[in-house]
Amino acid sequence: MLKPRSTPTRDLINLDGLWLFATDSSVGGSPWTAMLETQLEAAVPASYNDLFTDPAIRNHVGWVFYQRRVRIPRGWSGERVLLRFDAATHAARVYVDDVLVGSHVGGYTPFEIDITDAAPAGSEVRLTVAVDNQLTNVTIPPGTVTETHDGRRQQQYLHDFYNYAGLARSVWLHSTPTTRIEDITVITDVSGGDGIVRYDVETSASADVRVRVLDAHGAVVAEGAGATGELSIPGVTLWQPGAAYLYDLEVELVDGDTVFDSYAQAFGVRTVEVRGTELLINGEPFYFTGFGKHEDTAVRGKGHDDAYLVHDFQLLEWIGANSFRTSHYPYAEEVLEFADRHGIVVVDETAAVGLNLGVQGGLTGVGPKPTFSPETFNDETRSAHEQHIRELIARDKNHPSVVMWSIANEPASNEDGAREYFAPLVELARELDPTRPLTYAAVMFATPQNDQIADLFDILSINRYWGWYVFTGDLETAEHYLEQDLRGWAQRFGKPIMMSEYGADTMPGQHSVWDMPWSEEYQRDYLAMNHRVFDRIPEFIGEHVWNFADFQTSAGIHRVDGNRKGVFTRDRKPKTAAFSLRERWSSLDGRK
Ligand code: GCB
Repeated sequence: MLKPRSTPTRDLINLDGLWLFATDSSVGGSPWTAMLETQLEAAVPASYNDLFTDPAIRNHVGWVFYQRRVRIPRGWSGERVLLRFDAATHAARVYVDDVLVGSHVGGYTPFEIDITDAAPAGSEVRLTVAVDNQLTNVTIPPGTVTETHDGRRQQQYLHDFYNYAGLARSVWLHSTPTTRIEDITVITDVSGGDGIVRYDVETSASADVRVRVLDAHGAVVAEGAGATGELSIPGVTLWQPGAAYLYDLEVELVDGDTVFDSYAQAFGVRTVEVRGTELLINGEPFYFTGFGKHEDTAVRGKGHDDAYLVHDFQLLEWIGANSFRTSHYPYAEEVLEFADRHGIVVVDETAAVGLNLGVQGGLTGVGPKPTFSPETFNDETRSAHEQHIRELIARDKNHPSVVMWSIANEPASNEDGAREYFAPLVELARELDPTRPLTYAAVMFATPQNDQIADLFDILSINRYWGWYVFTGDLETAEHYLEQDLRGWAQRFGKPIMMSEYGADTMPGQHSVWDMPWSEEYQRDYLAMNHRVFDRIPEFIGEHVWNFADFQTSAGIHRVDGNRKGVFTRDRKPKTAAFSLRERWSSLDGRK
């Protein structure tokens, strides 16, 4: 699915703003059949949870309704009219006037609905979007809905970040021609000083395809014809970490002089390859420095915000980070486009976080029930996961910033059934994208001895909290075990290894001369201890601190108004550790 854009043949209208809002408990059975009787208005894009003061809304479990009126431009007659939701978390049903026009499951990938018949050009319609926040054993991410003694529904889940929901990304109304370009895939290579561009254009009907490659100044540097082909860019400028360069593939669907459709797809020319225990970008070993992040800010929840986007990337640059992981779900497309333009490397993760009943099972790492079984995470869970991988790769395949897919965070890779669950997913991801390496982030309970899936992947990403959750306050002992642990992974699998999470909760303003957990000095010294170990392991290819910034979680005795492992506070103020990371990463500069 192409991102909607305004092109010579396509129009685009943004539907962000204030929408009427109500929860299902406050409206009748079919609220989409009339204007909602509500005083509430919700901002789009934003999660709805923190907008209102009413706890019944914040803690609501089930469907909510967003509604507004929309006018379809008169000039769109003869065109296809589409609604596009950049995300609706976690499931949506869309109504135009009284009619259900489409639905979608999965909270972090976009979907599009053809409303040409339901909303003809020139008409004004009532648009109602029902959004469901419920997580079950067959959703990605998973969860469980329970009932309290007095019949209130509650949502439990196996990840710590707050289950923000609603329309947290933009909504669009757009038009495309009926004879149209459906999709574009660009895969690049390098040969000598030339860029090789393999492209594939899917169309809705057979017509001639014309392509041109434009450089950053708009000059044509290659052209060709046909729905698939290979072009060569002489004297190519590569997309490099820290030195982005983008070309446009301008695609036209034509019949002689008639242009049916036209769309420009940005891309960068770069290669990614795992060789031995290295990750090579453009043939050069790359060392990741950066963070696991979250889409999380006060009031907006997971709502996309361009100001935070710009500021977060400024802070990444300030601290010397060259990369981040989209923990634990695909981020707004604007984020990836920004990374493309600014040369930041991305590990693109699915929303498959919490496929692990052992995380609740105490220190053994084995839950009250097996994680993978017909009653727990089963074939239906896996097909939801499959569908999600399809949608993620379809959305993000053309981003040069994305160098690796992470298909799960902390699954129970130590349990029986993990291999049967993951092998088909790995196969699918490789079929959908043979060009990028695959990884998953391994949980503490998964050890080099008991992990059952790491050999299926290309890169080992390890989440570890030695010195925080274990050996709390004892960095000397932690250092010993961390080193043993990481060397164990490197030895058993012989693959490149990176730390995908390490971190310590820190309350800004807490200070201590001793190794005192929660103090700013402890976070700094904990990270330094980790770095000493990483620097002793030759197979090490990167470090992503957990987390870039403090973020909101569900309530819990481990959390003080959220997870405090941020190197920046939730409002992006640096803690002490930020300055020492800045020193280290500025000197590493993408190399070890
Ligand atoms: C983890 C999870 C991450 C949590 C983190 C923590 O292992 O992957 O989502 O936020 O630990 O701070 O507990």
